[in-house]
Amino acid sequence: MKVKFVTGNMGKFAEVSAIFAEQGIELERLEDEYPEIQSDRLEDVVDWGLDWLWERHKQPIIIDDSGLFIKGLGGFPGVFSAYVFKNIGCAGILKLLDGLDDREAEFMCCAGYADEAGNKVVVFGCVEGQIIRREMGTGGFGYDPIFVPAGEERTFAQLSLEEKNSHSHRGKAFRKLAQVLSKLME
Ligand code: ITT
Repeated sequence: MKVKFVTGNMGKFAEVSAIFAEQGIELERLEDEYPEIQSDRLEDVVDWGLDWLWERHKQPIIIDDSGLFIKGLGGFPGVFSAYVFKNIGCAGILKLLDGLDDREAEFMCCAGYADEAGNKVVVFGCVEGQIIRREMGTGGFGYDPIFVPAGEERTFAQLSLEEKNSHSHRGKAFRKLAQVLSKLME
């Protein structure tokens, strides 16, 4: 089974490709963008994006909308994670957290799939952790250098792709999605 992943984020693509390969699902990247509606819920963005992309491509499609929700900042950057990362990066987040002792945060991923048979699947994954005080590690992407998942001492950027997938919001969401897709293929 071949599925197209609509994303401009090569980090996401590498992580999801590794998960799907384990289930024998071949993933290809489809270079396109979809309008992200304004909502504070990742699932609204995914639900609307799937319908929009389906009308445009009429083939099995996967998308991922994700974000970093920092407790002490009221869930910021949340649904604005991509925009905030482009503008102020990890350094800007560390500055905002300067002096704050509550460093709890959560990464959330909402993954969606739609196909010609009318199947529409939306699943979630999340991982709790801490924002550390300085950037560490060079792997991964986005906020990985400042996020340490619960139960680990290293940041996502210090883990291998497989290690990150075993803990991450995306790993959890896409393992669920891969299971559903395997059933649909039976
Ligand atoms: P798409 O083309 O798939 O939309 P994107 O990077 O714009 O790629 P999102 O809109 O889902 O993706 O934005 C989520 C942002 O949250 C992303 O750009 C990163 O900055 C951050 N993020 C999400 N997952 C992450 C992860 O696993 N590690 C680090 N940062 C992550």
